[in-house]
Amino acid sequence: MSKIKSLVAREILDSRGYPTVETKITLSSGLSAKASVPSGASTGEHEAHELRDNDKNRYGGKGVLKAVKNVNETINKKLKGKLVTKQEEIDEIMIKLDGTDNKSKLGANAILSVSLAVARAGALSKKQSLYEYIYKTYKFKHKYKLPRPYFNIFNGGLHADTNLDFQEFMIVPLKENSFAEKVRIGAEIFHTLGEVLKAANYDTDIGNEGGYAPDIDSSIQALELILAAAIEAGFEPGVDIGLGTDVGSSELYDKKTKKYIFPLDSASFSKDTLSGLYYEWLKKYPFVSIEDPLDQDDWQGWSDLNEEIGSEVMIVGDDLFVTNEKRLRKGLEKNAANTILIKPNQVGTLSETISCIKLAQKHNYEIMASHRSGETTDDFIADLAVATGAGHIKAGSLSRGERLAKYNRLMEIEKELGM
Ligand code: 2PG
Ligand code: MG
Repeated sequence: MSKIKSLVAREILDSRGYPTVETKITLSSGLSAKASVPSGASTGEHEAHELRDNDKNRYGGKGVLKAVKNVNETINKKLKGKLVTKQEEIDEIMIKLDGTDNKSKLGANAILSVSLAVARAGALSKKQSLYEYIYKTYKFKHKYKLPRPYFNIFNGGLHADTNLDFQEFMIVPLKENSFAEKVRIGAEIFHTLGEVLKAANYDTDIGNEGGYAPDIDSSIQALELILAAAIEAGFEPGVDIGLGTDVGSSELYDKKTKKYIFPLDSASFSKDTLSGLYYEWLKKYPFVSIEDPLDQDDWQGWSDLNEEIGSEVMIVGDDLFVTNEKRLRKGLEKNAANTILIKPNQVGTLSETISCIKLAQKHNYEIMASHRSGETTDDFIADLAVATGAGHIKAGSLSRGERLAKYNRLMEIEKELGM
């Protein structure tokens, strides 16, 4: 019987150099485990609260010492002596201890770091791999499978110092081969894109998620460059690889004029004309997924778009759903999308993340597990994707260690499972 002996959190830095929370859990048996939490830039308005110190004298206000203290004192006191394998009970205790709707008292960052560390320690105490432990703890029934990766090789929006307004352009290996093969295809195209950009005198610096981020002439030019690189690398668009985008449209939406502003393309779209652009792109380019195509509160716009093109392409709700069961229920009622993006830090505990996934699966939604733009080398979402049978994962490009940590872990799991 492994009981929680102590929880010790500390302030560490994420991939953008901003503070985040890491928690180390030690069990009565002597076993210990750690987990750290990521942080978004294009944060949805309805996400759980990320507690920051707002002390302008430290890290420009972004310090997380309050969240660290909440783990070390309030949460540690409450969870000390609890059986580490009682994951759902432990998450529930923290939810109650916080007592707010959006975890603003203790901080979703504090709570999640504990929730994930508890799961890791639980797995260790049962001598199971993390994915196996999550699978068994939450009584999943499907066969294990590896998710399909979405590699964000062109960074824009709030994630890069570029003029591209679209936040992400991703490549998606389409063939039914191994995860490791998909990584190889992604990496070869990523490197070829670097050569294509260089040859055309574009910058090959990278953005927050490891994708290229040159200033370009139009959004379409980014798509053309990606497809040119794919062909040059020996892969056929639409057959070997598809495209995905995260428009990040809530960041481009002007609530006053109800227009989406895309300065690079000198365009200002109503929701209908922006939806029109998506139909056009679907005819021209091999898109398989469009994330956050419209503003996070435009339920009707999402419903209409899903009705029009949902049978042809994944309509992915990120800021719309924020991994929140309540928001997902509303989306189900309105038939607003067909895919949910899953980010544990949008909701704040593993158990709430899983119950959101289960609700989505019950209604035949596709599941895409996701990193954040500010990451750590914690690879929890890789195990989460395999455990829950998520068909899809996005963890950034094929560069930057904190992105590769997730893909490398998935390749390790694939080997472990003998797939
Ligand atoms: C997104 C994420 C991850 P952020 O919008 O999907 O790519 O970005 O973490 O900045 O919200
Ligand atoms: Mg998104």
